Amino acid sequence: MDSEILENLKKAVLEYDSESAANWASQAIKVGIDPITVLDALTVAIRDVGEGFARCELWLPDLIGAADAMQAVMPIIEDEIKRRGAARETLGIVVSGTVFGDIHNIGKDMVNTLLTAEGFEVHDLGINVSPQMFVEAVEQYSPDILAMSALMTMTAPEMMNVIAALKQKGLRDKLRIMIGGGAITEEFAMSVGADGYDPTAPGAVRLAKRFVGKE
Ligand code: B12
Repeated sequence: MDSEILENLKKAVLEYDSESAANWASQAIKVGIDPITVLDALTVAIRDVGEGFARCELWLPDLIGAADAMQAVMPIIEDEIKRRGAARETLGIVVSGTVFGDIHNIGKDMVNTLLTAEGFEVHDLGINVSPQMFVEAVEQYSPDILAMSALMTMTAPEMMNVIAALKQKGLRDKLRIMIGGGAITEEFAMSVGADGYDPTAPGAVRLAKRFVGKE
């Protein structure tokens, strides 16, 4: 029953049917499926679309259609995650954003949702965030953690610019930096001087908790 609902949800995303995707997500929540499991199913679906695009079997409108269906579902999952996580102590402050030149926000938003649910105060700078904007936010919020996301090999090197800008202002050592997104690997993270990387949103939360000594 659960797997049937999740299969229908994935099918709706793959058919770019936002309304049906939202209905299946609501159904999943109604029968008690863990919202993280629902997120995982959606991730599989949208990555399938990405692979089709990479093989030139699908085109930009397909990416847009699948992303729209995914975005229609996110508020339903976010509400359930928030509902399940009763008010908790604040674990720490996070500034988050997708780097300059990159407009992919779905993965970053998943990370932010889970961090918020776990008790972090998250300041989301959005997409296409310049090094200057990251620096200003760090000055404004004094975060424990800076979380950056990049989905493209072209935009991942922007992370180096952010870290260099923080160093220039003497801010680098005042926080921990975690990075992620489809274009990032562990080796890349180490080479740019980030403090941590994880390929998943739940992993980002574990990393963040470790950074603030709460794991
Ligand atoms: C949806 C999508 C789009 C949508 C984005 C909509 C949106 N609101 O985000 C649209 C249609 C707008 C789009 C546009 C483009 N896209 Co696009 N897109 C995708 C697609 C299919 C899915 C991305 C996604 O949401 N994945 C699902 C999420 C959940 O995964 P994720 O982001 O990786 O996040 C997870 C983890 O990485 C991690 N994570 C994420 N952030 C962080 C941060 C931290 C700190 C941590 C610890 C972890 C973490 O947690 C998440 C949950 O597990 C990917 C394919 C793919 N395989 O990813 C291509 C893809 C990223 N796109 C690609 C391209 C080329 C483009 C375009 C250039 C296409 C074009 N010709 O115009 C434009 C670029 C626009 C720009 N300047 O940014 C390429 C990039 C290739 C590359 N390696 O450089 C990909 C890989 C497709 C492909 N296979 O070729 N895209």
